[in-house]
Amino acid sequence: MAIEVYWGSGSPFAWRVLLALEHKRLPYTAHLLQFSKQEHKSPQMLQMNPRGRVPVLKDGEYVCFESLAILYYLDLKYPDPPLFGASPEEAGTIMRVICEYQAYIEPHLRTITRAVFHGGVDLRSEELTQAMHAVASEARTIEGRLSKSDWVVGERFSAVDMVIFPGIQLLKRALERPVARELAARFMPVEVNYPALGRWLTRIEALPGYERTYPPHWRTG
Ligand SMILES: N[C@@H](CCC(=O)N[C@@H](CS)C(=O)NCC(=O)O)C(=O)O
Repeated sequence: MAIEVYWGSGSPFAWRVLLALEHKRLPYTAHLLQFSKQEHKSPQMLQMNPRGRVPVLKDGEYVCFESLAILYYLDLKYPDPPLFGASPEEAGTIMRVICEYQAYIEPHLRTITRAVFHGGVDLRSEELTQAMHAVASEARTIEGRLSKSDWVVGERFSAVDMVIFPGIQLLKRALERPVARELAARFMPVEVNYPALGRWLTRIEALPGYERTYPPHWRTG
């Protein structure tokens, strides 16, 4: 029975799972839910994930939600190619950098992208400036890693790339908005301010199956 994945266009968390499924070349059926129609809160979805969020993965009778848990499950169930490295040490570093991303970057990314997309916040506020400062400085650390290797950890595309990539794409999309021009000055254009990071984005965009993971509504505006 094919794997089923329930996702929403533009969700960075769901994007991680699609990248993992494509990388492992697993057959899957993707159910694209419309946030605007609250399809992620339908009784069927709430039965699988009482939090009413995507992604949700169903593999036979087994249901998993929380993107990182899904990557972990997929890797144990379908180990080749691995998402969490080829040794315990590499797995430890991959998980460490994921934890660092979640603790020190993701909350700031959320602050910035919410402010840009939902409005109602002064983009020149101290809070936004601080958030952008924190992201720019953490991105410098990732830039350092990527200037020594093609991938964030180790010699291959791994869970840490899958976790970070969609967040950076969402940030770029927010910072491309004219309203965010001032806020973006420190970060954009990525290829100029963070050349290794820019090359890494292009590298992932060239991976087989990438196009199937791309948020459909981003193509239209
Ligand atoms: N920690 C969760 C976050 C999932 C999440 O927040 N998904 C968002 C889309 S980006 C969602 O479904 N939001 C719908 C809602 O909160 O109503 C994960 O990693 O899967």
